[in-house]
Amino acid sequence: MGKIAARPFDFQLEPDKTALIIIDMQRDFVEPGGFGETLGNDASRLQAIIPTVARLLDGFRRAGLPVIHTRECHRPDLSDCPPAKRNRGNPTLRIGDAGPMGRILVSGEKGAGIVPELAPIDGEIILDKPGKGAFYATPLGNILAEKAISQLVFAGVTTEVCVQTTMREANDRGFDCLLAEDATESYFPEFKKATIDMITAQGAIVGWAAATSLILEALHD
Ligand code: C5J
Repeated sequence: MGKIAARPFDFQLEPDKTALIIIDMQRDFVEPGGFGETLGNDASRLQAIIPTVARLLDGFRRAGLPVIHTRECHRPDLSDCPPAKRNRGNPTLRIGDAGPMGRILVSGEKGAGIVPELAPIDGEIILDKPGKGAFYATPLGNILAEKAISQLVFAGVTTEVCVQTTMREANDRGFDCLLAEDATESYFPEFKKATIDMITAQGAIVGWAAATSLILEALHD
């Protein structure tokens, strides 16, 4: 029971110790016209995973297990957005600038919101994070400790940036991490593949990866 045929070897799911973390499924990353596209990316790759993330989310809801949604966003005065983050690259728009969906990655703006298909419901945790990792400058560690969670299932975007960073942070803090590999995506397919290869290498050095359908079967068997 609870055994998932994962990479690089079976993952033993213990539902009473497990939470789902959905990373940054925000309009600015996922929808056409958002921040992701202003960086020159094709957001349709990310949009395509919404139904799979929704199935995973529904499975966790039906199992009555904790769900945490993260949003990468900053205070309106940008006091939590260091120049080392804001001034990267050569985008047409930067964090805090006025974009088609409000100020880019600023809390409370339309673009910083979670896509409607995955909207959090009462009882689910919404965590605003200024960094790539969800543990940095947030209460996530305390929230998980209070709930006695030791296993985390991951979904969301982008695989190689905020998802991978949070998995590494979680692994360092002692959590067993399982990535739903068809419920995560990157603007760059080769980066997604490389990330999954990296995290599962060397005997799951960061964590495991498995298909959403297998995770759902284990949750409900
Ligand atoms: C990025 C994220 N890619 N959520 N954010 O800047 O991965």
